[in-house]
Amino acid sequence: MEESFREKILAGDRDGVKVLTEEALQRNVPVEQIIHKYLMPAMDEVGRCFEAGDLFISEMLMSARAMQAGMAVLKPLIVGAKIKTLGCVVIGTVQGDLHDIGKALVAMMLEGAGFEVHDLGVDVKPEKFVEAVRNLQANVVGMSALLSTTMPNVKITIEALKTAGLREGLIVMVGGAPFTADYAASIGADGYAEDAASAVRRVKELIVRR
Ligand code: B1M
Repeated sequence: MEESFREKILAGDRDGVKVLTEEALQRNVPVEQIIHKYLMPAMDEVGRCFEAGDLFISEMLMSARAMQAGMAVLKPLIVGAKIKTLGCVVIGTVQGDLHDIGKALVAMMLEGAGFEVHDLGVDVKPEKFVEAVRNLQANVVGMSALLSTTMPNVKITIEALKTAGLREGLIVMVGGAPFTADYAASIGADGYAEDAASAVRRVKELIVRR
């Protein structure tokens, strides 16, 4: 079963992963086992293949969607059973910026990796990030910016989180093509990643460190 999940996720086979997940449940495989033994290791491999240059972004996106198809089958059971996720992530593209694809990919990969992800969409105002982090008691906030003109809005949002008294204990993760690790650090972010696979790895590292 592990090998079938691996093959179908690497192939980006949404229907295949959905059917396989349903089959696993019919065979009484525990939800946690499906997530941690089958889905996550397959997605980790997708990330490794992407980082090694063996997968294109489009293929990684298809794999992430296939993973999501499996997670969608499990979601009602996860909520019902209150199975512990790795943490709650609020993510969005900052105010003034309409670029969605990279942020959606990061959101999907994080969800695939076992986080509870709330995607606020694009053009997200600082107040909306603050409200979501507060209401959802998020552990991680993720901000994406693709334009040099919207990058300052990441800093403004971090300041708004500070002013709202929410910064302490919160992991702030940023990314988007114009970012560098140095710029991210200079505006007070905890983590930066250049792609979705390393974003997942970085968030996990930061959670462990906390
Ligand atoms: Co726009 N655009 N765009 N665009 N666009 C760029 C970003 C640009 C570099 C193109 C260029 O000129 N060469 C340029 C920005 C220049 C700059 O500021 N330095 C640009 C511009 C100028 C604009 C407009 C101003 C154009 C205009 O109207 N004159 C305008 C702005 C609109 C606005 O946002 N207010 C605009 C509009 C658009 C479209 C709407 C047409 C479309 C977006 C459609 C959509 O998202 N639904 C679009 C697109 C598609 C692009 C390019 C071509 C591709 C972006 C993309 O989706 N890449 C882009 C040029 C380029 O990047 N080659 C460009 C694929 C995606 C998977 O990668 O988003 O980098 P990316 O995400 C990666 C990483 O960055 C990282 O992981 C992701 C996955 O690996 N990452 C994170 C991203 N977020 C992260 C968050 C994290 C961690 C990692 O933690 C939370």
